[in-house]
Amino acid sequence: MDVHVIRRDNKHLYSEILEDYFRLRHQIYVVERKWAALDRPDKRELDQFDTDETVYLLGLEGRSIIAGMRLVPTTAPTLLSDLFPRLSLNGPIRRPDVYELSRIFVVPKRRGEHAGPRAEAVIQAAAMEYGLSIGLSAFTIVLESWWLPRLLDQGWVARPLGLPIDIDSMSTIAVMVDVDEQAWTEICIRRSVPGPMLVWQGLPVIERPAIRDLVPAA
Ligand code: COA
Ligand code: U4Y
Repeated sequence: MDVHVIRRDNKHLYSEILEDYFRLRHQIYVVERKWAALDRPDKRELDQFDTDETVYLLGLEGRSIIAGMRLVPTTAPTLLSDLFPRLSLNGPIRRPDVYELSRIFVVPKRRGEHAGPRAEAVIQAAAMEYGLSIGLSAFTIVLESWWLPRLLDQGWVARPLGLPIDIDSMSTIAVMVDVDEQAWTEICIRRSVPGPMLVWQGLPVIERPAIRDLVPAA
């Protein structure tokens, strides 16, 4: 699985895959998770945070989507600022060096893998790689509380921004996660991710010294 960076400047290269992606999101979030607020008559799951500013990381095997993650700059509206501000006791985070992560998924047939790098870990390592690559210092995440031990166990430093609240009967919390080389190397080592996973098709070559010089499995 390669993880492709898809954003405003190269999305024309991925128009069919993006169409599949929004239909898959409907299947996963509306049909499976029953997040009814996201239902739309066209059966594509897009919300107010899918804009030109949004960055998608899609784990692909050929043209098949295996996993996904969405990143939204906190200088634009986010889940935390616009939907769940109560989760952040000191007000919303709006910083050019902080992006909000959301809509992580792995397709059902690739969940719970044991051997090799798990798709779930690869997509999270790829998000950390992307954050390092564009010079971020942190991610904010609104997530169901069962994620917290998982984040810590993969070596990420996650600080709560407030107390958990129930949303749709699920305990939900907002956290800030450090983006740094250690967070990337830790998840790679602990989860057998072999190294940089991102494919930057159609995007300008950017310097990625932090990633290029690191060999996580060493
Ligand atoms: N509620 C509570 N715990 C959950 C959960 C849920 N909805 N989904 C996963 N977990 C926890 C459980 O501990 C689970 O172990 P279990 O099956 O023995 O209970 C463990 O995570 C592993 O989950 P699994 O789905 O087997 O594998 P994975 O780690 O490969 O993938 C996800 C995890 C979340 C990426 C995958 O389940 C998925 O894509 N789910 C649908 C989308 C989604 O819910 N995203 C997160 C929204 S907050
Ligand atoms: C929306 C209305 O999965 N409601 C919405 C909208 C809290 C609730 O948000 C609702 C979402 C994982 C949804 C649900 O009941 C992060 C993660 N976050 C969730 C998401 O949406 O992606 C939000 C928390 S769930 O119905 N809801 N959107 N209007 N537009 C995470 C990310 C990175 C990781 C690990 C986990 O490294």
